[in-house]
Amino acid sequence: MSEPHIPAALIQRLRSARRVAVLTGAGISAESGVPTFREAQTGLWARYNPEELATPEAFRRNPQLVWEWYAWRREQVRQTTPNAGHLALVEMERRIAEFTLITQNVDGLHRRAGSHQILELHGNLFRTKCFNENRPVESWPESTDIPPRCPQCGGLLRPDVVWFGEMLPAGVLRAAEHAAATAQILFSVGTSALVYPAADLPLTALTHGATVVEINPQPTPLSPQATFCLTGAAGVILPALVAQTWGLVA
Ligand code: BJW
Repeated sequence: MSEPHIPAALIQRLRSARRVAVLTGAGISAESGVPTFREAQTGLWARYNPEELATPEAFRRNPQLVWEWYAWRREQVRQTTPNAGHLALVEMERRIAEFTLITQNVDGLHRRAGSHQILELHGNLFRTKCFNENRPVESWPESTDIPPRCPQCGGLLRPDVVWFGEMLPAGVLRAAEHAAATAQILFSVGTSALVYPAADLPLTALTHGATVVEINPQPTPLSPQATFCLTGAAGVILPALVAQTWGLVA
């Protein structure tokens, strides 16, 4: 396969950049084998719409169904490993003075790849909290209840992720907005750019004069405004970008 073309002007800007932010979405984990959020689900879950499962209303209506959906997704993610796109971002972090990786993903693959400066906007599949009290819960007594119960208050346990209609963790969102507003370059990688407030971050960067680069095989609502659109898979484009910028072997 031929090496993807990265515009020379982008390589120049990246070489001299001190502050870079990267916003990732489900597409970056696609090449690890994690289905993207909006692609059709498989097997037992094929008849459900993810947008209708990822809400507090769905959990109130049928907590067992929603808990089992997340248990199934946790199991899928456990069987995967980070891919070349995740690893290229680890290399980028090593070379940029102020680097912030903002992810909408709940799969933990950036941390497993070795990235450090990570802001998880939508939480993490592998953490659990109490639905009543919104407090993190690390362990609970064995039981046949699905979902299990909070050991403190007896409420239902839920995954510590952000559902539609819920607030994002305030400190994390503030830090992401600061990174976007101060970045010289912001990359938007593998996201459909449909979900807010994450979808506002590239626009914030543009307003503050940053170069905004989209990496995605498909156009998104961000594409017409991006400074550069690199069309293709993150696992191909990101290693080529890093290799062509810093002369590493892709
Ligand atoms: C590849 C690839 C490869 C494939 N390489 N790329 C302003 C306007 C309108 C609505 C709102 C607004 N502000 C708030 C809202 C409401 C709502 C919202 O945004 N709705 C939209 C759908 C319109 N937002 C919220 O409710 C947020 N809360 C909030 O704003 O609180 C304040 C408030 C409350 C109430 C009212 C108003 C304000 C919370 C959003 C939480 C999102 N949570 C989820 C679920 C997390 C847990 C879970 O995973 O189950 O987060 S939804 C889902 O979408 C998940 C994802 O993180 C997120 C983004 O999806 P992503 O990552 O972009 O994935 P996909 O599947 O959509 O796209 C994959 C992309 O990859 C595609 O483009 C492919 O082409 C590409 N791709 N292979 C590179 N190899």
